[in-house]
Amino acid sequence: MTNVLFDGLLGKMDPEREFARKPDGVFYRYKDVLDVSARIANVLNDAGVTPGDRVAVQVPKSIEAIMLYLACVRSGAVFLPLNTAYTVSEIEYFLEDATPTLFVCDPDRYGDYETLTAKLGIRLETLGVWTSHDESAGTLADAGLEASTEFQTVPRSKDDLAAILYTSGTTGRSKGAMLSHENLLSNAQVLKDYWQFTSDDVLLHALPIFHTHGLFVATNVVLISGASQVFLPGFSADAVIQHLPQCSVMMGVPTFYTRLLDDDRFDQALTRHMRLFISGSAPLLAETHVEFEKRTGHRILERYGMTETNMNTSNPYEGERRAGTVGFPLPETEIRIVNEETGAPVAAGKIGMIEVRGPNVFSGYWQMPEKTKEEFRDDGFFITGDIGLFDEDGYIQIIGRSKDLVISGGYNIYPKEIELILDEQDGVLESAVIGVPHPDFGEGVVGILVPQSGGDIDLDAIGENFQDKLARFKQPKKMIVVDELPRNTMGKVRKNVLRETYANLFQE
Ligand code: MCA
Ligand code: AMP
Repeated sequence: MTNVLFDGLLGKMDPEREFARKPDGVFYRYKDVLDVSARIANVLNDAGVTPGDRVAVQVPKSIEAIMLYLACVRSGAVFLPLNTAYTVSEIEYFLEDATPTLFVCDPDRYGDYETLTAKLGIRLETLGVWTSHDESAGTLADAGLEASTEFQTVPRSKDDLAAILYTSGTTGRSKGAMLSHENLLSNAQVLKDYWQFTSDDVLLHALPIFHTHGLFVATNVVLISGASQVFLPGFSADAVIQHLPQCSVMMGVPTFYTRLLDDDRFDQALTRHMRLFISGSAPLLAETHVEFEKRTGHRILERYGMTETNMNTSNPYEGERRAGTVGFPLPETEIRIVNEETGAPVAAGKIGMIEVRGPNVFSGYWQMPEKTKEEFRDDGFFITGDIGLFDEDGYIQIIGRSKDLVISGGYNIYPKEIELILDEQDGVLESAVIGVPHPDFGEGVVGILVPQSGGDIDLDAIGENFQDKLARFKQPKKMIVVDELPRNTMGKVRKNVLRETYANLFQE
C-alpha cells in the first residue's frame, strides 16, 4: 500500500535535481528531501508520534520546516501549522482543541510554551533555522542529525488526514479544517497541469508556509512537478528583485505585487525571462492588473481558493486572463452560484453564493460535526460564504462576502474575535470591527467603540491590552470612538454603513 500524498508528490522526482535554495546559497536536492524527511520522521517516531496524531508547529520559515511537514506526511501524522505571529494565549486554544502529541516551536519561544505544554501534557520540541554548522537549530533538528536516513513510509489512503489548518470562525472561535491526502494531492496535480509547471521551473517563494497558499499551492506544486524554488524567509521587495533573475514563476498575495510596483527597479528588463506571475488569497484590484501589465508586459494570473477547499478556480494559462475575475472552475472542481436562501442555482450574470464540490474540498471541521453540517448542502456542495457571479463568458467574479471577514495583506481576520476582546475593555459598552480600503494591505482593520455612559475610553491602554491576546496583524490599525453604532430595524449593526463612513480612513 502507498502513502497517497507522499508517493504522489515525490514518486517521480529526480534525486539529483535541486529542490530548494536559501538566499545564502545553501540548497537541498530531492535526494536530501528524502533523507532529511526520513531523519525527522524517525525523530517523530521516537517522540511517540503515531499515525493519526497531530503535530502542531509554530516555527520560523525554513526548508527544514518543509521537511518536518513531509516527515509528518510520511509517518502518517497530521501536520498542523500555526501562524508565527500568534501569541501564547492564541496558541493555547489550538493546542487544547487539537490535542496534538507534539508541539514544535521556535527555539526562541521555548520558555513561552514550557508551562503551557506541561499543563496540557503535550511534548515540546524546537525547530529553528540553521545559521552555521556548529550551531543548534533546535532539539528536533539536532536529533535529526543523529537519526537514520532509512524510514519505512507509513501507508496512508486517500481519505486519511494529512493536515489540519485552522481558519477563524464568524463566532470568534477558530475551526480546524481537516484536509485529506486526496484533497492535497488532487489539487497539486490539477494546478501543475493547469499552470504548466515542469521540472525546469524555479519558483520564487516569499510566502509564509503556515497557510494553504505558501504550503500547499506553492510547495506541493513544486514537489509534484520536480521543480525547484528560491526559498526566501519572507517577502521583501529587495530580496524579490535580487532573486527574480534565477526564477521562472512567482506566487504572491496582491500586497506583494503592489509593493513591487512601488519600486522602480521592478520593470520589463527584470521580469523578461519570467514565465508566470500568480496572485491569490485576496482580490487583486483591476488597476493593479493593468498597471502590472503596463510595467512588465506580463498579465498576472489570478486564482481563487480557501483553506477548506484548496484552489477552486483559475484564470487560464493560455487564453485571456481577465482582470477583476478569478477565472474558471478548475478541472475536477464543480462550482455553482445559488440563491443564498433557497439554494437554487441563479442564471449567468446574476449574483449569488459560490458553492464548491470536488476532490479538493475538505471533509469537515475538527470535532465540529454540527458546524460542518451547516456549511455543506445535502448534495455535498460546500457553501463558501463568498458572493459572486459567472460572467457571460463563464469567468467567475467575486463580488463580496456574506461572512463577516476582513482580508488584510492576504491574512483573514474575523471581526468577532477582536470585538470580543474590545467589549471586555474598561469603559467600552460595545464595539464593531470592520475592514476598509488600505493602500498596502488591501483592507485595514478598524475598531469602532461606543463608551459606557459617562465612561472614558483609554485607547492607549486598549492597544497595550491587545499585545498578549492578539497577533499584531489582527490588531486594529485605527480605533474610533463614537456615540452609537448604526443599526437596522432588527437591531443588527449595519457594518456596510460603517464601511462607507470610514472608507477613506487610510487614504488621507
Ligand atoms: C504584517 N502586518 C500586517 C500584515 N502583515 N498587518 C495587517 N495585515 C497583514 N497581512 C503588521 C505587522 O505586524 C507590523 O505591525 C506592520 O503590519 C508592518 O509590517 P511589515 O513589516 O510591513 O509587514 P511584512 O512583514 O512586510 O508583512 C506583510 C506581508 C505579509 C508580506 C504582506 O502579511 C504576508 O506575507 N502576507 C501573506 C499572507 C498569506 O500568505 N496569505 C495566504 C493565506 P507593527 O509595525 O504594528 O508591529 S490565504 C490562503 O492560503 C487561501 C487558501 C488562498 O486563497 O491562498
Ligand atoms: P482562507 O480560507 O483563510 O485562506 O481565505 C479564503 C478566502 O480568501 C476566500 O473565501 C475568499 O474570500 C478569499 N480569496 C481567496 N482568493 C481570492 C481572490 N483571488 N479574490 C478574492 N478573494 C479571494
